[in-house]
Order: sequence, then C-alpha cells, then structure tokens
Amino acid sequence: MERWWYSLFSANEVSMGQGSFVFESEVESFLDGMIEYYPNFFKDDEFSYLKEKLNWRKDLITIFGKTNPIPRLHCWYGDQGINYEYSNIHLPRNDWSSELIKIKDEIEEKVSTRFNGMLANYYRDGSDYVSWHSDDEKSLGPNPTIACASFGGPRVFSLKNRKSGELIKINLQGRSLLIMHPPTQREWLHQIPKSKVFEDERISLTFRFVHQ
Ligand SMILES: O=C(O)CCC(=O)C(=O)O
Repeated sequence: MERWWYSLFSANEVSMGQGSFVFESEVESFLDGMIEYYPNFFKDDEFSYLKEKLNWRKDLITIFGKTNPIPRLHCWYGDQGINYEYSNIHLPRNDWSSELIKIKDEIEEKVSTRFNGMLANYYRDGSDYVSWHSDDEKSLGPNPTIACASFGGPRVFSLKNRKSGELIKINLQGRSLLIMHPPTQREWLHQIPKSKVFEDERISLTFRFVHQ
C-alpha cells in the first residue's frame, strides 16, 4: 500500500488529490507522532553557505565486490572524538562552524534532545540519491532520534515499513525539519529516490547522537 501524505508546492501550499489548501499549522505529525514534519522550520535557506563552506567529499562505495562513487557528496561534523562510519566508509570528522551550531541549537531546542554529530548530504541533481536504509548503526544505540534539516530544492523522502511494506512519501521542502522519533529506525527504512524529472540541488543535514 502506498500513501502520499502530501506535497507542498510552495512554502505553504498543500496539494492532496484534486484539491489544494494553504498549510497553516506549524507541524504535521504522522504515524502516531513517530514522525514530525515542520515545513517552515528555518527562517533562512542556508543552502549557499552549506554548498560553499562544508568540506564535501566524493567517496567510493563497494557493494557485492563492485566499487562506484557514492551517488551524492557527503561529510561529517561532530564533537571532538565523535567519529562516524557507514557502509564501510570512514568519514573524517570536521569541527562545527558557528553557523552549524546555530542550526543544531535551534533543532535541539525543538526536539529536547542533544546531538553530537551530523551527516550532511548534497544531492547535485535528480540522479543523486540515497537508497533504502535505516540509521541503525550500533553506535547510534537501539532507539535513536534523527533530525533531518533540508535546504535548497524539494525532494521526495520515502519511508517503507519493514514488515508490511507500507510506503509513505513526503515532499521535503527547503527550510524544513523532519524528526524521526524511535522506533522509526527499527520499523521503517527510508530513502531519497532517484528522480527522472529536473530537481534543484538540495542539502540535508541529519543530526544524531553517537555513543562512544
Ligand atoms: O537527505 C535526506 O533527507 C536523507 C538522508 C539520510 O537518509 C541519512 O543521512 O541517513
């Protein structure tokens, strides 16, 4: 079963089925509050700063013996000693900038959770993507809260239930915040699928707490 929760075409316009209406609430919540979406969370779109100033990397990934570039750019920012690795890619740590700390502070205040690391992803166009996965690395503990800030153009974010295969899609807008509370990572996979239509560049910042 597939559900399109909604798509937002401009900051506050929501289209559902045939109709559209103005999105007035500050937050939409799905799956009994497990997922919260704040479409206009950030006052400013920090895309240009992030594109220019973050220490982007083009890493290689090996799957079933085949090595290819990862289909996006990425980089890791964290507290001293907080390192991150996924799919056998070790990401060198970068120090927080004051701009990143400001974004992190705003999110921590909303979520009432402390984060000590952030994985940034830069999707250059619709052919960049991240495939189905969950943020379930051991270092994140059994019940991680993941907060995902989006800047730049919109992209579809899909969630798939591990047991039932239920599919949910949310059109993530620039300046939005998506919070995945536990047990999202245990019960659902997520992805940013490849898109055949033109997509503006997008940067996501996913904040986590890494246990050392
Ligand atoms: O770009 C996104 O919104 C998703 C990124 C993601 O899935 C991740 O960092 O684990």
